[in-house]
Amino acid sequence: MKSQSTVIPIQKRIGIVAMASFIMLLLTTAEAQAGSKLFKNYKMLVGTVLSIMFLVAFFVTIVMIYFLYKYREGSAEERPKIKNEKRFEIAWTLLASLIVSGIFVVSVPAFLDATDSPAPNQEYIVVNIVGYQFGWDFTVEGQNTTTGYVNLQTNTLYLLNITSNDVIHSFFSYDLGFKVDAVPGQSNYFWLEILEPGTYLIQCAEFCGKYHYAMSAYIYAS
Ligand SMILES: [Cu+2]
Repeated sequence: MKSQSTVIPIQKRIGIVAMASFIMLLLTTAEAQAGSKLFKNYKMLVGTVLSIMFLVAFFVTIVMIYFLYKYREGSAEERPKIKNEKRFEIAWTLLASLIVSGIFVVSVPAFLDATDSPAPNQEYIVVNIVGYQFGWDFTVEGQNTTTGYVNLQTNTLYLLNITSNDVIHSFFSYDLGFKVDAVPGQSNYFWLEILEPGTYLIQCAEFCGKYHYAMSAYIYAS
């Protein structure tokens, strides 16, 4: 009978720990630097989805450990028999559907934003970007070409025109929230507006050869 009395406090404690972890996760994702609107969106999405994932994984692990103990081998007559519980089946089916639907609903605005073009009359500056084994060249409209870095202004609209002169690379910045493939003989375009001054790392995100790992560049935004 001793073990019965400890069950309720353990459940309460699990609840408190789960809630605390959930809130902490939300807080850590909320304080991230917002390099661009896209980054804000996807950071929010990744934060939300990860928080839900951790919460579910945590809950499932705790329940699993509890059941492993509860339905363990030996003196079976002392342990409750497993019954078909319709209520639970309906509850976890509904809950899972609600979680997935919720993720879909919060994702839609971010996806729409990602594919959004600026207003047709808005002024912009073209930045030609060429990837090669193993580096990046930048040419801002009317300026000299720079290698490995580019100086851009915040709150200015840029149209990135990305291509490659050898194999396929990928122009990726975690902090600015984009990843655009650089394909030889093809131009891929991307609208970029940086919100905060700073140094933004660009990495090649498509395995392209021996020094792929070193194929980085910087956007200096002022
Ligand atoms: Cu590359």
